[in-house]
Amino acid sequence: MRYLFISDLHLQPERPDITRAFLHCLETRAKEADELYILGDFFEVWLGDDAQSPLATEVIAALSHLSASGTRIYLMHGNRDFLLGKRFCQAAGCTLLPDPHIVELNGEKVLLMHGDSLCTDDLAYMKMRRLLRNPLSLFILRHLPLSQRRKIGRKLRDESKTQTRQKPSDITDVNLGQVAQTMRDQGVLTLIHGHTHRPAVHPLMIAEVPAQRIVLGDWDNAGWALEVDERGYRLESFPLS
Ligand code: LP5
Repeated sequence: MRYLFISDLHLQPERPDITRAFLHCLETRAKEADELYILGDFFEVWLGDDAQSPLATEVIAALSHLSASGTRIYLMHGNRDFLLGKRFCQAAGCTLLPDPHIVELNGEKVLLMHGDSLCTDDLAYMKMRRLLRNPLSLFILRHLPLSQRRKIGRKLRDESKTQTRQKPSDITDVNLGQVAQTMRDQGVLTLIHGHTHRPAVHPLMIAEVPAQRIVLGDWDNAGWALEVDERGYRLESFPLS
């Protein structure tokens, strides 16, 4: 079996180079994989499945084509696109995964997360996350008129840009104690996540056993993908054009 993991593409009309690279990735790497996992922040901002755009239409058509050709596609929410819903997934032929989610790869239990919930030192973000992601808020947000969601989304992005510039870099990274605790609780020795835009493979010890945390990269200056098959895990970057 071959698996492909990507995250943090931040697809947006302003970056056609990323969209092109993603479509190329679907026609090449993803086509050769049995399963494609998109672990959050697929879109720069997703305001709801009713917010149609030429970009959304193009991406849905490409995913649906891949799914019809036999690659199973799994999608997890990120902090930018947690309003991706059933309508998108049905049209694109994807299955929405909860965060966290465990899969079995080559006989090993592997934990998948977006990664934002591991950044527990970022207290302001944690507070905002709790506020936005509780079921009542999600219900209200989903039912606001699109124009209001657009306004709130813009405000949140602007505020987030200003605040993240001022936060020390260790605050916006995962908390290692939280990582170890989560891996122990879930009974895994491999964790794959995105969000932090710090691609790397980190060895660590869980209950005195060697383990690994694989961080996917964001698609900005390059594309990033993790390929998994019987030969193991390979985290790779490639040019966008
Ligand atoms: O995204 P990234 O990686 O740059 O930064 C994240 C955290 N920021 C966010 C916010 C997103 O960037 C924007 C969310 C857009 C969602 C759109 C869909 C929903 C629209 C709503 C429809 C109604 O997630 C950032 C972290 C960083 O990761 C690293 O982990 O630090 O967190 C922040 O910057 C949060 C600030 O610290 C606190 C912000 C308080 C916001 C108050 C704004 C008030 C306006 C609200 C109006 C209701």
